[in-house]
Amino acid sequence: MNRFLFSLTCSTLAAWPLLAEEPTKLDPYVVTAPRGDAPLTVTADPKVPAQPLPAHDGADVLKAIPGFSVVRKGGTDGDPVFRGMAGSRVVVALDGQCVLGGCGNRMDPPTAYAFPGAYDRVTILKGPQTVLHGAGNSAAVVLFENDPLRYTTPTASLQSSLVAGSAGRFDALLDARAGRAAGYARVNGTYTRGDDYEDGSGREVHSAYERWSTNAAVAWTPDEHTTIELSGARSDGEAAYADRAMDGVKFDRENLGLKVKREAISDVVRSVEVQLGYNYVDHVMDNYSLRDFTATAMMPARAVSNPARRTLGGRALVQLVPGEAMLLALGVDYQANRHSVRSTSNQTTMPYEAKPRLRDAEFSQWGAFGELTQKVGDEHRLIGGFRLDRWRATDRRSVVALGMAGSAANPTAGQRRSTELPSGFLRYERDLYVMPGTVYVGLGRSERFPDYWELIKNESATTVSAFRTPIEKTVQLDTGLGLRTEKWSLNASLFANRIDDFLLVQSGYTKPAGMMGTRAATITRAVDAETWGGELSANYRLTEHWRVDVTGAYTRGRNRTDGRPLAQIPPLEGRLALAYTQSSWSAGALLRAVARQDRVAVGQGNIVGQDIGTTPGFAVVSLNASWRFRPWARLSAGVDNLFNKTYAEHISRSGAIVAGYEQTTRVNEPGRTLWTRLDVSF
Ligand SMILES: [Cu+2]
Repeated sequence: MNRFLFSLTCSTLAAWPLLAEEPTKLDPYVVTAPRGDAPLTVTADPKVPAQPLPAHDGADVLKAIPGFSVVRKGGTDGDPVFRGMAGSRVVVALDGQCVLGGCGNRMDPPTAYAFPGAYDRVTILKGPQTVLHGAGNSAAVVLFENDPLRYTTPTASLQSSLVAGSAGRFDALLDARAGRAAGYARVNGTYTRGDDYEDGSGREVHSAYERWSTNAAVAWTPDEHTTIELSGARSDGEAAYADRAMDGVKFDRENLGLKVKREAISDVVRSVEVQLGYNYVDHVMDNYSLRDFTATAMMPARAVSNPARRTLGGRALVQLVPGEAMLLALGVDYQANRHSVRSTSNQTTMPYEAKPRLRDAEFSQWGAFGELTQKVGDEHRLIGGFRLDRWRATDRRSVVALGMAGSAANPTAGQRRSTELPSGFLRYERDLYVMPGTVYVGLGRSERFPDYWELIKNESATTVSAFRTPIEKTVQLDTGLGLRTEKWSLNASLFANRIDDFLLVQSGYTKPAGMMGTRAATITRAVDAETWGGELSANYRLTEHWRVDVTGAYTRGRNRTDGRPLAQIPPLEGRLALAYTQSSWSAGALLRAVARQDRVAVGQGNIVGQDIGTTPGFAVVSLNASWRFRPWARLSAGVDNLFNKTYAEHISRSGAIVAGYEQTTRVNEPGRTLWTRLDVSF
């Protein structure tokens, strides 16, 4: 690891004197709010300085986008939540591939395997308003993507960054690309680490981590319209958790991908592409490597769990221009994954490595989809899509572990279920006459198959298996507008939905336990729910140099079956950013204010966590500055949480008992954090 870090740092420094002839001009700006570009779409550049300093994982880069929140568990690997919707309601794709985590206790959401510096772009598509990226995206789709490369003359480029910050934070990133007309190659490496941080009151939080990733791709471009790209990725890490009795000591991902794309085939066929991907995620967690081992009633000895998931996936897509002002995307996609686990309750006497991996669940999905965009005149667009998926799941468990209550025979052992899931949407978009801008209104419906955690990890209310949990069905109305002038811009999106058979995860559910009386179980329960809310972002250029950005997000949810608020809904929040920009430097301030949340349902929530109570509001002030001292070099710095405020996000997990650390109600956010970042680009 140190050698990897050393070579990354050396190559960054070695790159310094190599002044390119036409250097890229780096913007001297620290991003505090990504921009909405098109209806329902938000894009972010994961390679630019951002405030607050994000952990180098996929969830933390989403945090700055209005509507997103992150469930904190430690220093990294939080779970992203969009409009109060967590887990598989937010589809995450890494370079077009779905990477589901393996951890039954949700240490590794898909974003734990996303190293933002390895991608050129993050795109968020809100609502069930696309069918192109798999099924079940009732809340949003998040795409971590690389820009397509194409060279006409021999070209090489290098981009690198270093970050140093409070609590031992250190990041290094190197991204090198080279190509000519016949093909290209790309290599990317990232490294990040952090020690335990302190909250605003100086309490250490059990949160240290270390993560690294390597990505490489080679492509053959036999002619100007054809690309054949082979890619691979390998990453690993370890992370301490402040909200549970175990830490993650291995997050190993192996990936192989193949992409073949042919463009400009005929007047009608714009492009054809086929993509295949293989992912293997191997995760290990234990209660002794990253903390002082303490015997507890649940875990009296050194315990280890080693889940793994193998995922195979593919997609074929044809883009057609069947008529004037008409664009039709047709495709099929496939995804199959199998989950296995081996574990030991005593690593000293029965090491987990000597045990066989037991497969506990298999999932597969076939989908066929079509999405049509029809332009009517210059201003109107009608966009509609439909997809049909066939899902299949197999329960391979013979017994179900019940924690302290031992285990029970699995009533759904060996069972298989399969279902057809129809999803679709229709949206009308209109460009405005009076000023550059767009308004839209769309209605979408999605059906989501229960995920591994809802189906296999939890019990149901009546049996120890939730394998017969119903399908979740969302009908959602999305509407909004985007306006842009020289001086200001405004983006607003509103949504309202009805969710039938919303899969609520409820902890502390009392079940009879034979002669022992009762026991508390975590169950998956289908209820009817509704949520509504929206996001707003606006910016205004006060003078040539001064700019102000305002964003806000609000979601309100109701559990109609229980007549209670829907749990795990983040409260109203707003951000105000003020920036002063010169041609080569900028300075800015950011205020983030979050309201109190008293709409709670204690014990209810989702696969990530459940409500633990109300939370007070808070406000945090941060300062940043950025300086482009060479066209190809930028130095940025910031102070996050300037006034060292002690606070926790409403949806963050409760603090656990960890030897040597003070237990807190929730895992608190970091106190005052200083950071500096250097970017070079050739
Ligand atoms: Cu885990």
